[in-house]
Amino acid sequence: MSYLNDVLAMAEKKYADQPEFLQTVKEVLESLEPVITKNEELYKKEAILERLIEPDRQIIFRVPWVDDNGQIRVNTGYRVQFNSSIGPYKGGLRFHPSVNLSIIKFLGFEQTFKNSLTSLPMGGGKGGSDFDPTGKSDREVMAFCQRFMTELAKYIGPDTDVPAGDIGVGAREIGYLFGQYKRLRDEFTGVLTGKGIPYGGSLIRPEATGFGAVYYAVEMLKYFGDDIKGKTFAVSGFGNVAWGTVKKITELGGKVVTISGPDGYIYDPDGVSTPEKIDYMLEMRASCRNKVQDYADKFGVQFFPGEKPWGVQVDIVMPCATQNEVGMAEAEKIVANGVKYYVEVSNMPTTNEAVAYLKANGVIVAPSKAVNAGGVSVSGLEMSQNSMRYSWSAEEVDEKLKGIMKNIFDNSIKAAHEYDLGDDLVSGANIAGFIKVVNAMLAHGAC
Ligand code: 2IT
Repeated sequence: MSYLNDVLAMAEKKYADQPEFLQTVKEVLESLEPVITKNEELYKKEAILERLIEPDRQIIFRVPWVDDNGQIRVNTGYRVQFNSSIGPYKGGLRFHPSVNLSIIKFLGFEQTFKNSLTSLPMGGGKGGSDFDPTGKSDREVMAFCQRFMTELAKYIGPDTDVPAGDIGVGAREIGYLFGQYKRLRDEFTGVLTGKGIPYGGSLIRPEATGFGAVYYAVEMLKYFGDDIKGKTFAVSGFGNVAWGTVKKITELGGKVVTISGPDGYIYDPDGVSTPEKIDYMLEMRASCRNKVQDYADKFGVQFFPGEKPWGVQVDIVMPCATQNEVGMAEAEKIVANGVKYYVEVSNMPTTNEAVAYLKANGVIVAPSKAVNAGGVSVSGLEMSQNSMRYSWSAEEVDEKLKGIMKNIFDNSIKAAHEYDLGDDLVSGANIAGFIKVVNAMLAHGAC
């Protein structure tokens, strides 16, 4: 058996109870096959793959907090510090009832390669809790965030580990978390990103994931001799990432006809394209109702309860909701509709089987760890601004973001060509991200 297969077999046994983590390990390692084969002896002796899939540290803690009835509630908190070979651990916090160790590890593993691709000095980490913000009062969210940070503060710092938002964690939560860290440490530092503008946040951070995804799509379309103008898009989700994506697509002349929520999807034939409609997405998120049906009721468009938007005829599909939202059944619909480009925005939105099916049927697949890297890139820029005690204008940040996304696309396609993989953007991104991290690990010796 090859070194790669040995490690995969070991991982399958060891992490059998962590399906999401195992899914990304398989996806990434299998796509690295040409690089691993080329360096087999060295990587094996150095145990590079074993070290890469074992996080530096996994912290799990109890978060007891008091609800509005005076009842104590208990959630589980996580921070997985995955890899710090190219910079301090960096990655978001997710508050969602589905959160468990497998999900945080999958996100932390992906983050390591994503952060490497940005070309900024950031290692990989991820955290969160199974706390469900849906229907919680502002005071309850504050109580939870403060208690969560009381424990997390022991393990993070501006040069150690810098968390940010993810699903269920936006500017409000980051504000409460930052306030508690400052109170505990009596220190004003850039320990979190995604902060509000008055206390060290970066302009364009709320827009960055969605804008960056569209900048990547623009580069991709250009490469394939195509253009965004006049194209129709199916988008899923209606949170921060979907919002930025819809806003930028509209600005550049594309039309988004669907958005979705846990309750179903809406179809808007005129496009989610006026400022009123786009900003209503923010209102739906802020309401904590978690219902996209509100959009259909307000703007008089069709709502499809319990369904996902992948059966709709469009040119480009951009999943922006959560992991594994596209499996085989959905991929078959996407292929049957003649979709040409499938651009992943949410982290690992596609099962491995579905990615293989889309590629085999001629759909161009752009992987999330490259496409959504604009969010963490602007987080990296926020860290730089905090370190300099200075802030850049929105135009300056946006220009840097554009440059980073172009660089990510160029480096991915270059890596794919170098290893004779044609225009495979998925393998190209994995290889480009991997090589930088591994070279740093090799330089650091056995650690
Ligand atoms: O998945 C992600 O890249 C994020 N949730 C953002 C991480 C960050 O540190 O800004």
